[in-house]
Amino acid sequence: MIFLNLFLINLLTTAAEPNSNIGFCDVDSKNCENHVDEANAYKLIFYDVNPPEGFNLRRDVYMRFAIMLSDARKRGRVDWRLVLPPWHKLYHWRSSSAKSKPQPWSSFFNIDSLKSFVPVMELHEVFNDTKTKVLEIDTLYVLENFENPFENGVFEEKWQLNSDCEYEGNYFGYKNITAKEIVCVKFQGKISKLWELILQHPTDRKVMFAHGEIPLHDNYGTKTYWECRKSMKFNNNLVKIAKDFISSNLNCNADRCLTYLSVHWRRKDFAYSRPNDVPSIKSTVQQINFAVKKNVPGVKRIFIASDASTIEMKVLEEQLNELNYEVYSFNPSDVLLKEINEGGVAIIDQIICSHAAYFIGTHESTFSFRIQEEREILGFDGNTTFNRLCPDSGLCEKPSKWKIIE
Ligand SMILES: Nc1nc2c(ncn2[C@@H]2O[C@H](COP(=O)(O)OP(=O)(O)O)[C@@H](O)[C@H]2O)c(=O)[nH]1
Ligand SMILES: *[C@@H]1O[C@H](CO)[C@@H](O)[C@H](O)[C@H]1NC(C)=O
Ligand SMILES: *[C@@H]1O[C@H](CO)[C@@H](O)[C@H](O)[C@H]1NC(C)=O
Ligand SMILES: *[C@@H]1O[C@H](CO)[C@@H](O)[C@H](O)[C@H]1NC(C)=O
Ligand SMILES: [Mg+2]
Repeated sequence: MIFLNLFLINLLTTAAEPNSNIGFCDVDSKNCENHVDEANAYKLIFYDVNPPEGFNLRRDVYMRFAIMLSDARKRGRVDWRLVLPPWHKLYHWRSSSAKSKPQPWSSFFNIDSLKSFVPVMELHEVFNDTKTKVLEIDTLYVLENFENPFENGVFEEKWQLNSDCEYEGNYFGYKNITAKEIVCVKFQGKISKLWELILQHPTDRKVMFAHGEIPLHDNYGTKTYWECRKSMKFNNNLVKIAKDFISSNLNCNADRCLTYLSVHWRRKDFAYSRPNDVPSIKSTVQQINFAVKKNVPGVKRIFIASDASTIEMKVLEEQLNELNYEVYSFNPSDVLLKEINEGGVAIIDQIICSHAAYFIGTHESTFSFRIQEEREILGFDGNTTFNRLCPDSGLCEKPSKWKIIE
C-alpha cells in the first residue's frame, strides 16, 4: 500500500509537468490534429557512442537507453523523450554517400515500431521545434571508465565527478549543437543509475550522455528486453528488398525457410585482430559442408553475408561450387548502394541470414548476435541458430543461447 501511494504521488507530480507549456497539445490524446511541439513539451535525453563502435553494438546501446526510459515511465516518470542519435561516419562505412551526411534512424528502422515501445524522437524533429539558431544541451555528461573496475576486488556500482576531461565527439556531425555545461563522470554500473546524475540538475530539460556504451543493461534477456528488441523492426523498404531477394534467389516465401543455409563470415578487422576465432577459407568451406550434411541434408543453396574482400569471396564461392553448392550474396547496384548505403546493405544481409533454415555466425560478433535475436523472434529452434564458425584448430567454445522470453 505504501508502494502504491508513492507510485500515485510520483505519477501526479510528473504527469503535470508537460502541460506547463502554453498551447501544448497532449500527444497521447487522439484528437490532436496540429503539430505537437514535443521537443519543448518534454525533457530530452540525447546520447552518443564511442566513435569506433560499429552499428550493431550501437543497437544494443539504444536498447539500454530505451529500456531505462521505459522502466522509468512504468514508475510514473513520463516527462522524458529519447532522441535518436543520427548515424554519422561509421568506421565500417567507406562509400562517399555514407560518409557525407548524418543518417536518421528512419533510414534503417521503422520509427512507428520503435515508438510503440518508448517515445523516441529523431534529431531533425528536435531541430524543427528549435526556435534558436543553435540547439543547446543543458548538461552534457561525458562518461568515462574507472581505471580499475575491481577496486578492492569487487565490482561496485558507482560514479564520481571528474574535473579534467573533454567531449571528444562531434555532436553527431552537427556544428549547431552545443552544451551549456560539460561534466565529466567516471561511471560503472547499471544504466538506471544515470537518473542519479540527471536528478543532480533538476531544472535541466536537455541532457546528453557521451560514451553511452559505458552503462550496462539493468537486466539482460528479460521480457522487457525482448519487447524492446521486437520493436526494433527494420525500415520497410529494406525488408522488402531482402524478401524479394529471398523469394527470387533462394526460392522461399515463408518466414522460416527450408531452402538455404546462411553464414555470417566476418573478416576485415576480425581476421587480423582475432586470428584464433576466425577460420581460413578452406576450413570455412569444410565447416559449411559438414553443417549442411549433418543438419539440413539436401540443401544446395548457401547464402554468405560478409565484409570480406571481393577476392576472398570469390575463392570461398569457387570452393563451395566444387562441392556442388550454389552460393549467393547480396550485391546491390551502384544506384541502390547510393540510396541505402552500407548500413542498408548490412541490414539486408542480416535479414536474409535470419530467415535461413540454419545459421552459422562468427564468434563474438554483435552483427551475428543481432541475427540470432531476429531468429529467436521468428521462432526458429535454437539448434539452428546458435552456431559459430570455429578456428582451424584449438578450442571452439559454443555460443551462449539467449532464448526469447515471451
Ligand atoms: N554488408 C555486410 N556488412 C558487414 C558484415 N559483417 C560486418 N559488416 C560491416 O562491419 C560492421 C561490423 O561492426 P559491428 O556492427 O560492430 O559488428 P561486429 O564488429 O561484428 O561486432 C557492420 O556494422 C557492417 O557495417 C556482413 O556480413 N555484411
Ligand atoms: C515542423 O514544425 C512546424 C511548426 O513549428 C510544424 O507545423 C510542422 O508540422 C513540423 N514538421 C515536422 C516534420 O515535424
Ligand atoms: C542545424 O543544422 C542542420 C543541418 O545543417 C539543420 O538541418 C538544422 O535545422 C540546424 N538546427 C538548428 C537548430 O538550426
Ligand atoms: C537441440 O540439440 C540438443 C543437443 O544436441 C538436443 O538435446 C535437443 O533435443 C535439440 N533440440 C531440438 C528441439 O531439436
Ligand atoms: Mg564492432
